[in-house]
Amino acid sequence: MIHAPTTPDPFGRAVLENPQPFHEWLRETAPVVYLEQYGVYAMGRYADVHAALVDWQNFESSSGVGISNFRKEAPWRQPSVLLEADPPHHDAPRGVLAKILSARELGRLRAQWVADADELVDSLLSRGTEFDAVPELAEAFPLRVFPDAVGISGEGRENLLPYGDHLFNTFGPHNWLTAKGEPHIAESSRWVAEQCSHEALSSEGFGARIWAAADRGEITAAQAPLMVRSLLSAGVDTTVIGLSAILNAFATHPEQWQRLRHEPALARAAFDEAIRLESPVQTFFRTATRDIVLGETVIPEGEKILMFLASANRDPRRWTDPHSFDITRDPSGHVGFGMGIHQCVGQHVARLEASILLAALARRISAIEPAGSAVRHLNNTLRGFDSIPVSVTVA
Ligand code: HEM
Ligand code: OVM
Repeated sequence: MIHAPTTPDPFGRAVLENPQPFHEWLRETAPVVYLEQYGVYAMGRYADVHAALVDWQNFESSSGVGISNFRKEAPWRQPSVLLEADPPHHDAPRGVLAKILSARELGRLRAQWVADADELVDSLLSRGTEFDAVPELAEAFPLRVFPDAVGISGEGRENLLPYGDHLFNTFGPHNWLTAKGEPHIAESSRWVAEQCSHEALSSEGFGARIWAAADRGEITAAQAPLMVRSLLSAGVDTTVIGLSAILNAFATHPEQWQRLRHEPALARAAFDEAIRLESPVQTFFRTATRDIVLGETVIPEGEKILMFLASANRDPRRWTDPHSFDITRDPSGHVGFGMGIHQCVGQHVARLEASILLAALARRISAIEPAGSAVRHLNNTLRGFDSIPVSVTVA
C-alpha cells in the first residue's frame, strides 16, 4: 500500500492555491493513496473516481460526504436528506426534486431570466467597460434570479453566500477556513432555517412545490424544509463559481469567445467544458461499507475515501489535452456535477443560468480580456474567485 505521510496537505494553503501538482502526483502514484495526516484514502484517476461515484452500495454517503465520519462524530447540522442519504431514504426526496428542477419545468423561468440578464448587462455596460466580473456578473446574476425562483423573502439574502462558503468548508478538516466562518454560522443557519418553512415561501417557486409534494404525501413534512435547505445550501456559491470559471476562461482565451459569438448554440457545451476544467466542487468523500480492494490497497470497512473530481476531470487517461479550454470538445462524462444517484439535481438550473447570461453577453460584447490578475477565493471544497478584473469591447 502507498502510505503518504509527507505528502502535501490537500487542504493546506499551497494546494488550495494551486491544486494541479497535487492531483498529478495523486494520479501517478497509485489508484488509491492513504493520507496519513487525516487517516483517509484518496483517489484521483477518472476511471476509479467514476466507478466509486456510481457504486453507492460500496461507497455510502449517509456517513457524511465530508471528512467527518457520522458513525463516530455527530454532524454539525442535521444531515441533508439528499446529499447525505443512501437508498432507500434518498429515493423519495430525489424523485421529487428531480421533477421540480427538470429542464422541462425550468422552461417557465426562461423568459424572465432572459429579461433579467439583459437588464443586468445593459446596466453594467452603461457604467463602463472595465469591471470586476465576480461581483458584477457571477454573483449578481444568480443572486438576482435564484432566490426568487426558490421563493424566499428579500430580506437577509446577504446570508446566502457566507452560509454556503462555510458549509463547503466544513466538508474539509477544521482549519483556518472553518475557523473564519464559525463566529457567523449560528446566525446564518438560523436565517436559512427560517426561509425553509411553508409560511416563509412564496406560493410560486421551487420551495412551494417541495411543500406541495409533502401535502400529497410523496415526502414527509420533516423532509420538506430540509429539501428547501438543500437548494439554499448547494445552489448559490456553486453557480457563482461556475459562472466565474467560464468568464475567466473566456477572458483568458479570446479565440474561444469569438468561436462562441459565431455559434451561440455552443454556450451549453462551453459551460460544461468550464465545469470540467475548473471543477467548482473539487472533492467529496464517501465511506466504505465493506472492505474494498483497489489495486494493491484494501480500504477497510468504515473508512473515508476522498474523491478528487477535479483530478478525474483532467486525467490524461480520459481526456485529450486535458488542461486546455476547448468549447468544441465533447465534455460529457465529466464528473464536475458528480455521477450516479447523487449527480447534481440542480445542474439544469446551473446550465440555464449560464447559457442565458452568456447569450446576453455575447450579444453585446465583441471582446473580453483580463484587466488585472484574477484573485482566488480559497475554500476546503470549492475552487472559486474573489475577483476577475476584465475589460470589454462593446459590439
Ligand atoms: C449534488 C456540483 C449547482 C443542488 C451535486 C454534486 C456535485 C454538484 C459534484 C454531487 C455530490 C455527491 O456526489 O456527493 C454542482 C456544481 C454546480 C451545482 C458544480 C454549479 C455549477 C447546483 C444547483 C443546485 C444544486 C444550482 C440547486 C438548485 C444540488 C443538490 C445535490 C447536488 C441538492 C445533492 C443531490 C443528491 O444527493 O441526490 N452538485 N452543483 N446544485 N447539487 Fe449541485
Ligand atoms: C444539501 C447539499 C449541500 C451542499 C452541497 C450539496 C453539492 C448538497 O444540503 O443537500 O451538493
